[in-house]
Amino acid sequence: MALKIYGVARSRAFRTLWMAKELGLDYEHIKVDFATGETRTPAHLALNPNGHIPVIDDDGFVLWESMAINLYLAKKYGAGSLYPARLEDEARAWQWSFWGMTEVERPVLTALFDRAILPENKRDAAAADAAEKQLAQPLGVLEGALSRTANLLGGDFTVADLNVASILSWARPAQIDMAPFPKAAEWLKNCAERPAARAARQLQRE
Ligand SMILES: N[C@@H](CCC(=O)N[C@@H](CS)C(=O)NCC(=O)O)C(=O)O
Repeated sequence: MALKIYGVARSRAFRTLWMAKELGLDYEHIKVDFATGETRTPAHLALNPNGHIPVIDDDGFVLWESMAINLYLAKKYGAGSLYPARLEDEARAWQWSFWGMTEVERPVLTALFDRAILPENKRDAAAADAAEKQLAQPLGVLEGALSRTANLLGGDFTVADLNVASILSWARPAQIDMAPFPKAAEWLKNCAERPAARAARQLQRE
């Protein structure tokens, strides 16, 4: 098989598995797990010296960093559909992807860990609340964008939506109140209900 995706679905590899499913790609899923130390073996470090997942090997081309992987896969296999045709829209797909990573991911993860993942005696409720407060600003930006168009680049669902929605897929388990952001909440629900997103979530249960 030409494309290999490394990383269990209950990690950031979820994003790449969702992308592969949107694109209808044939791929081999190598379930490297962060919880067992597999991300730090010499074999995995040879693929990604950061010791992280996801990683892809596309017919010998190795790439890490989830957003870069998704932009690459969308451009290679979804040009004109999931990947925008216009230069300006391509740039806006990068904008939203970088924005998700720099403005949204850390506070959502903090709330997730301190409300749901860590053992109860290790959770920091104040840190989770502060993270949720910090999220209000970027979520307001998202709300503004989605008040103008159904999806981030316009009418159609693209890689920009997938990348940002995959980061915000943690908002629910992190108990982020989306009520003040109704357009963003509706968009997130629509993204999550796509058949490819459902199929990728199914992999988290296997
Ligand atoms: N910025 C990276 C972060 C990757 C990352 O931290 N992945 C976690 C799993 S969600 C991981 O591999 N952790 C295991 C480890 O660091 O050993 C990306 O988006 O790909």
